[in-house]
Amino acid sequence: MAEPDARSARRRAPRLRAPTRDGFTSAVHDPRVVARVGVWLGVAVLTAFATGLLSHLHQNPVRWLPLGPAPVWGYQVSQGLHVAAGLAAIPLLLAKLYAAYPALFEQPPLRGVRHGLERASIAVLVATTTFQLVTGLFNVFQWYPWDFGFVRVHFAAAIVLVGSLLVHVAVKLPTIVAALRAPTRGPTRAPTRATGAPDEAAATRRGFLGAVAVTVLALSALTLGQTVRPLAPLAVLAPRQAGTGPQGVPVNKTARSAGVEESALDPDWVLTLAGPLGTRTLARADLEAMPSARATLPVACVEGWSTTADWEGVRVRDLVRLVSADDAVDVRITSLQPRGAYRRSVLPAAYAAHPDSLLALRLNGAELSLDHGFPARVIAPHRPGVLQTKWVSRIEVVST
Ligand SMILES: Nc1nc2c(c(=O)[nH]1)N[C@H]1C(S)=C(S)[C@@H](COP(=O)(O)O)O[C@H]1N2
Ligand SMILES: [Mo]
Repeated sequence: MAEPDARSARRRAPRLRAPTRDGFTSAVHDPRVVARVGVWLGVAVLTAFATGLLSHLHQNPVRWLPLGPAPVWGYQVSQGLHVAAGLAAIPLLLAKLYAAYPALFEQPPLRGVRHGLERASIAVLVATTTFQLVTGLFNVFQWYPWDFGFVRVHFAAAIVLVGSLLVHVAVKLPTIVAALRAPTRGPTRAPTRATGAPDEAAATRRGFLGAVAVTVLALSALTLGQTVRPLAPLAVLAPRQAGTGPQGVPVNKTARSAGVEESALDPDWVLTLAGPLGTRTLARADLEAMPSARATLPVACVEGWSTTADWEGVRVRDLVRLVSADDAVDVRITSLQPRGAYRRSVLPAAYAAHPDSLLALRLNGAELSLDHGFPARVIAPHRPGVLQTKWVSRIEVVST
């Protein structure tokens, strides 16, 4: 008979079965691999967290933990590390998920409260880590396809991430310790069912770990050049290259996108100063006639790139002294920019009084270009780029 009857067809069809943990045969699915990649990922995540908190503190200062104008390179290094750690975490997360994913098919799926907590914390951890890495990456490339404020949401998700990381490490600690103590060369043990000879399985595990390490190092080398000058030629993956752009400095926001092309070039532009002693206005020629100061300072963007340049202009404290008897005061800087989160910044007293905090008129030996903040922009030591306000129109004393 050409047509098999229904019964024999049913007998011959392969039975579909949900995969079980034992169905995965690669030697990479091994607690020793998962734990090692986990430690590297943990280091990257905690580095990103600590440097992220620092960046948050710069942008939202608190009285009981004041930051100061030293060290000049502080933000450059901490934010460079933040972005580098976040980028390194991407291959590490993928590697860890690959090594660990057979655990998704554990049977039974829930074995009690502790097991439930363990699995729930992993779900939250994977979700928040993925969210942080994706939103952070998009931010580095200045792409905001979402509706929420990046900074607030990235900060809140970081807190949830670290909370779930603590729970995860706490409940898994015995497993982690045992897995880290066991040599990767050692024999394959339950629950993995690696096929092939034991030394072949060990080579697979070690090869996988080696490949992950090389990927992370290569990725770091290809992006760190956006802030580490000697690595600049390698920085092919960095969205902005150190030392490129008008006057040798990358531009974050252009005058056109800030909507200041006309107002910044207006010959009637004046700087308004406001303080306890009253209000003054200064034209650009008045600023040029004031004592001039120079400082070599980096622009260090939250996106991880930074470039050090020579700045020349008027000291902020000299301007403050025109409207305030006391120069140890917080000052608010306002830009010509009509809207946008970074049209304003507050320079805390310790920075405002520092001799290197300038209202810059010149950059790298030439007139400040329009995109770098003409007619005048703030540049101060140890500040995130977002607070180095360009196209300044007003400086006012906000505390005495
Ligand atoms: N008014 C205004 N100033 C601003 C910004 C802005 O959007 N508006 N961007 C800031 C950011 S995020 C950075 S990194 C620096 C970059 O300065 P640069 O473009 O001169 O390199 O400018 C800062 N000053
Ligand atoms: Mo920035």
